Amino acid sequence: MDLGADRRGVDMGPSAIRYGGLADQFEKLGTSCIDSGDLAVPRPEERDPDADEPSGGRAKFRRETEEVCEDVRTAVRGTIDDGEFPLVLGGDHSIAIGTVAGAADPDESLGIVWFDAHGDFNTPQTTPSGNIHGMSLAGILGKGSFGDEPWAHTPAVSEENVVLVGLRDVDDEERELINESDVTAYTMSDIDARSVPTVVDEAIDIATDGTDAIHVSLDLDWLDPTEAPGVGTPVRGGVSYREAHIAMEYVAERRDQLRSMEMVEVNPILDDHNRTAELACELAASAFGKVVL
Ligand code: B3U
Ligand code: MN
Ligand code: MN
Repeated sequence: MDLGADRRGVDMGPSAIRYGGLADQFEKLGTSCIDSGDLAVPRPEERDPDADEPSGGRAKFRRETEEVCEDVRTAVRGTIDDGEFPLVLGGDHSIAIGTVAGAADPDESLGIVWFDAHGDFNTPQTTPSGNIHGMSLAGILGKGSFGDEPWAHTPAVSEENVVLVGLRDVDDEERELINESDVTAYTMSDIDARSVPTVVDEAIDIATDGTDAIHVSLDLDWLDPTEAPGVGTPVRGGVSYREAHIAMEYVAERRDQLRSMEMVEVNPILDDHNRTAELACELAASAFGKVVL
């Protein structure tokens, strides 16, 4: 879906990733894969983004996003109950609200590693854009409110086990919220100083510390736009192709603790011959244990 972003096109991300050879990658790994198809998403042209806007907050297409995320939640939970691993393809990053809700078992605790150029830590009160993809992580953690209604909160996730990796574009009020929270955030400067393997290893340690499982959320704008040009909001100064692969190889090493994963924000309209979608497929292969020798 693309209701959570300003630019159209990320709704075609899943098609581009399929076309980019995701199933082939899994076949080569000897991993069978079931394509559950797409979930229905209302067309933005047919809806009013501010249809039920309370005073003191903005979250465009909030009702529609909530409905879609409820379907994502059901699909992810059903997949886990079937003993399968859910890999969710986006779509803008607002779908994470549904993915995490589905991955989080009420009786267990869930850690999150969120690879992103952005914090996605705005609230309906701080957002500069009204776009839910810039608020999804804050929503999952129960930050902000939307009128009198609860806003996207997933109780099984605690801030101490949430880690942001790769930040380089954060709004002022969003920065305050991140700094006030117990979330751990690694910027690109941290990565420059300490390297991707060190930071990612530490991030996974924090997310797994005392939790029953982790969710990995991979926003493709985490990578530098030279490698991943086909994303909704590219920001210079991201990780390289090799760095992204080693990060996913570190994820693969913790496969027994990994409950779910999502790849989001692939925008084929802005892409260069499906390069970003193909990269997403390769990164999924690394995350699922591809080895060269
Ligand atoms: N922080 C800005 C921009 C943004 C966040 N996430 C993306 N863009 N992809 C906002 O609108 O909240
Ligand atoms: Mn994001
Ligand atoms: Mn982003």
